Parts: sequence; structure tokens; C-alpha cells
Amino acid sequence: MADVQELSSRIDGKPIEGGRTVELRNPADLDDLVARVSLGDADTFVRAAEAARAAQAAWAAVPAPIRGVAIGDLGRIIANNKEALARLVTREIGKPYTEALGEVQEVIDTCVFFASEGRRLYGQTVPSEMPDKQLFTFREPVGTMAVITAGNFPIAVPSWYLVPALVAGNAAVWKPAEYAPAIAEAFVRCIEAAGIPAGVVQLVVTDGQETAAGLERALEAGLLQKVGFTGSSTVGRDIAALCGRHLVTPTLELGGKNPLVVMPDADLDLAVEGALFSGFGTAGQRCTSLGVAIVHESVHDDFLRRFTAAVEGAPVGDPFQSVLYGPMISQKFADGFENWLEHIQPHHRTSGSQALGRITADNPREGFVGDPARGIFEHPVIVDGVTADDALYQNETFGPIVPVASFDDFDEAIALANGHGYGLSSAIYTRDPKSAFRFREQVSAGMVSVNNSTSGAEAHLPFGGNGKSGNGARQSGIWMLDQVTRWQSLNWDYSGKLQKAQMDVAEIEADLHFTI
Ligand code: UN1
Repeated sequence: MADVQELSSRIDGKPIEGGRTVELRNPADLDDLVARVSLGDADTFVRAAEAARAAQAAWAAVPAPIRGVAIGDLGRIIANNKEALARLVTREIGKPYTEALGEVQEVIDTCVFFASEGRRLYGQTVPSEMPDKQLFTFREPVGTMAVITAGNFPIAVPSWYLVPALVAGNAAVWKPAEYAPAIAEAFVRCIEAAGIPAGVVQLVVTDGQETAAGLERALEAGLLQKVGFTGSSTVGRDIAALCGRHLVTPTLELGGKNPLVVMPDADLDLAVEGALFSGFGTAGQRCTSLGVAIVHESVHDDFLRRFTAAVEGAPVGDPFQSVLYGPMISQKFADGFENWLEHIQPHHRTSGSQALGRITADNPREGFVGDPARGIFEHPVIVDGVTADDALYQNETFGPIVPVASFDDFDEAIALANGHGYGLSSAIYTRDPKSAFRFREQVSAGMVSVNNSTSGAEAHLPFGGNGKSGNGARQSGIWMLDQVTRWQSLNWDYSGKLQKAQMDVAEIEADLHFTI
């Protein structure tokens, strides 16, 4: 059995003992105690926000290219510890090890991208309507940012906020999911090891209620200028309302109900492979997980037969072995998922497993890899015959379940792809460019894949959604810079007289015999 870590919040790089202590167990092996966590409270959050705010100005004064060098070093530290970090991700939240390696790679990619952004962070020179006057734009750090993240991507998604925030000269208070504090602490230690001053990223480990109270107090005290949140649409709404009252624009990355449309001309094997990976990878606990497969009637039975065979034959179990998916992230996620199973109706047809619900010795799955009694494992299920009226169509279900709906004409497919009101990711399988482009144009999702799954966005493309999936903010790549900086304009007049914009222009135009 591996080490038990003693974890807590860290303010200015020093562990802060909190109140209540909770035990964190490996969801694939509940005998494996990963960490004892001393939880902070709202006070801890406010103190951390004060400390981050105190550290921000000095960090912003470091030239951006040098901040970029620190991010480059961070990327190298992460790369040198890639396997150890991935093992910790798997041990803490149960994501299969190969996926965990991919997740850590996503952090490295993010560092590589933003390290050189320190040498850009371009502003513009803009022509003036006046002689002897120059206009410029500058990117300024927003200030101190609260970052509140989920546990399904416990290091990649935090890096999407923290890395660009740091390169742009911000400080941050990071509240990771309470079921993923060990990888959070490891990441913060890597940040410190890269030479980024300890006060610039503060770590607060606490529960949702204390976070909400702490966030409210920190906003009221004017300690935060930005909030980044990845998590459920319900909590996202509350955070948006709170931020709105303080005139802070949040960056929100919320739930998804990501449609995957299978057209009559699709390569069905490819579509099945994509549905399997996006429906059941990370046990369906990604924001980009397949939410509803929308299959043309002419290929529906064939698709379902192949998809069912693929799910039935897929290895499920020990995430350190070669499996399609491992355990649920924690008991809370298993409970949430099992509630959705109750929405399977008599008019639905289920397939993919011999049984439903928790995998146990009494409710076994053939070919299970390892001992199901050790962890929190759920049977996969495909639910066919789903329609727009079903709860399983309308809601994010966050677990190993794939609802399947069918359609006759393209407009119907689009209505089903958009009708649930989420708009994060989407996919279409087709060989016809016309269908692909029409889908791109009409789907309301922020991300579209053609002949690829709904998951697996690359680290430098805009990531984010519309409708219930977010507030239009985009993460990753250059687009994230607009979340972590504010534009400042400068107009510099060296004419030696007061030149009045809009008003004195008439004189210049008259001289040139032009009019607008
Ligand atoms: C998430 O689920 O919040 O596209 C992020 C993907 C990953 C990131 C998902 N690269 O599935």
C-alpha cells in the first residue's frame, strides 16, 4: 500500500491546519487510504484571498517573459514527474492510468503554450484620427482570481486556469474538489518548485458550503477580481449570481449533454469506437462525455448491435490495468449516477451489461478486471428508445450510461442535439461535407467534432460552452488570455495642444476636402 498523505490548505506555502479531518480513499481500492485531509473553512478562504492579493502586485511586476520562463520550468517539472503525477491521479480519483497520463500531458501542453505567451501578450498600436497622437492597447492582469475546480480532471483543468493566470501576472486562490486534494497539493508544490513565489497560488481545501461563504466574503471585501469555476450548471448559476452582484465576470465551464450524431453514411465502426470512448471513458464523468447518441433510423439497429457488443466486451475494473473505465470518482458520484438509473422507463431498452447499478459479487460483470468488492464500480448501460421528453435526455447524468435516440431527417437530429439546452461539445459521424458543415453551423455547442468523439479537446483550441454549459467564456489557447487580462488603452498626444477627438476632426477633413 502506498503512503498516506497528511493534507491541508496552504497559505503562503505553509500548511494550515483546519478543523474537520476527512479520510480520502482510493475509489478502486477502499482499503487504500490516500490522504487524511484537514479541511479549511470560510475563514481559510478569506485569509488565502488576502494573502494572494498581497502577493499579486510583486508578481505582476516580474516581466512577462520571465513569468513565462517560470511556466516553462513548471512544464519541465511536470514532465519529469509525469508518471508519478498520473499514478496519483489514478489512485485518487480512479481514472485509468493511460487517461491519467494524457491528463498530465495536457498540463505540459498548456505550460508549453503559455510559456512562450510570456514573450507575446501582445498589445496593439492603433492609428489616431489626430496628427501627433498615438494610440496603444495593453493587456493588464485582472488581479486576484478564485479558481474552483472539479475532480474529474483534477490537474489538467486547474492548469487551464492557473497557468495562463500566472503568465499574465495574476495571483490565485485555488479551491480544488475536496475529493482530489492530493494531486492538487502535488501541483501546487510543482508550482512552488518552479520558483513562482508561494503567495501567488494559495491552496484552500474545504467543502462546497464553506467555499460559497468564503467566496462571498472575499468578493464583498473586494479581494477578488475574477472567479473561474468548472463544475455543475446549478452551482455555476449561483456563482454567476454572486459574481454579478460584485460586478465580477466569472469564467464558467459547466455541464454538458454532448450529442453524437450518426448519419446514414457514417463509418459505423468508427462511430462505435467514438461512442465507446466518449460515453464510457473516465466512467462517463467528463464534462465532454457523450450525453446522447442520435442515430439515423436506417443505421440505428446496426449501430446499436455493434455498440452493445463493444460495451459488453469492454474490460471494466482496476484502473491500473488496461480497462475501458475504472471506478466512480467517489461514493457521491456513484449515488448521483444510481439516481439517474431510476429514470429508465418501460419504453426504454437497455443493453451493454447483464445487470444494472453497482458491480458486486452478487451483481457481477463478466470479465471484470480485479475484485469489484474493493471499489466503487458501476455497470455500463446503453438506454435505447430515448426521446426528448425523457429525463435521461434532458439532464447530464455523469456516469457510464449512454442514452440513444433516433431520427429521420437532419432537422430532427439538430433539434435533438440542441433541445436539452446544454451546448458544450458535440460530434457528427458522416462522410458528407455538407452534413458536417450544416451540423457545425446549426449545433449550439461551443465545440464540434467531425468523425471524432465528443471528448478529447486539444489544449490550444477554445474550450467552453453555451446555454447551460457556461457563460460564453472560452478556456485554452489565446482565447483564455481574454479571461485573465483586461484591455487597457493608452492615447498619447505629443502635439502640444488640446486636440479634441471627434470635434477637431472636422477641421482636418475640411483641409483635405473630405467628409465622412
Ligand atoms: C472536462 O471534462 O472538464 O476534451 C475537461 C476532453 C479533455 C478535457 C475535459 N481534454 O475531454
